Amino acid sequence: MWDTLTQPSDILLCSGPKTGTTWLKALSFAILTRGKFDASTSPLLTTLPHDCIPFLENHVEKIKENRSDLPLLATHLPYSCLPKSIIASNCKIVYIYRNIKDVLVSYYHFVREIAKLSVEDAPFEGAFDDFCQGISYSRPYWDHILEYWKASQEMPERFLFLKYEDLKNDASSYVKRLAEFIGRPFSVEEEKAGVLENIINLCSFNTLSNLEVSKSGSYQADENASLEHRLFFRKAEDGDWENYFTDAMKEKIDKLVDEKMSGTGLVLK
Ligand code: PAP
Repeated sequence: MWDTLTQPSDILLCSGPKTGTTWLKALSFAILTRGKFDASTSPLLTTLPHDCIPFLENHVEKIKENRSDLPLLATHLPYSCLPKSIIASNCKIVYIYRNIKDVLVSYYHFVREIAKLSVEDAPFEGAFDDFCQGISYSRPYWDHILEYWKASQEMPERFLFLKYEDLKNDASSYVKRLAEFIGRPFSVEEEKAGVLENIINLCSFNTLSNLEVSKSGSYQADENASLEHRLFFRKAEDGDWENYFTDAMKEKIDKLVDEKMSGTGLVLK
């Protein structure tokens, strides 16, 4: 089934949940469609980025029926669960990752809101304990990162690793790097004409979260789950974890992450 779904020319956008997927989808879509649309005509103004680029694991039928010219697919699957045909193909993989503590807070609110629970009914401490035990939608987050990281060490030409915080702090450098990697680098003329800047602005949290489409409507995540669009846009802050973690929690997760990352060459904040 997967063999016919994906092609070697595909670009796979991979990420753990709540690590910047919506943003990466928007940026990649805007970069590849910039010949067709500009910032005032982009489908991103009226369509949730998740509806512009399907998830491999959730939208098999949609991908089969409606394979567009756009060579973009996304997944939250861990690397070890990717279809063998994808691993064997030469397709490029962009992996976005994020400060683990901010991922935990983002995931906590997302799940809590889906379950329609208040903060009082679903205290953060429970989510913290689950996370530290590795209870998560798609593998413990550190394993998710490490599996992709190890594969990228073996096949560096196939991978681009992007850090959410780097994108936030220096969008132009990293969006340019993304565009080069996915085969549509910005020309000097385009940069002078403000095309890069327009794409960064179009895909910014400020722009996307304030669109009508982001404030209303629901996204069909899979056959059973319909999620309000607004759930994909919360605060997008670097360091929001500080509002939730006690000193003991910080110490525990830092120790855990240090242990997991030790010797891998990957440094996480
Ligand atoms: P998903 O796994 O459900 O697709 P994902 O997009 O990976 O979610 O992550 C959502 C986080 O990205 C949210 O973070 P927060 O909870 O800390 O606020 C969301 O606010 C943030 N986000 C969404 N769109 C953007 C964007 N355009 N720029 C930066 N951050 C964004």
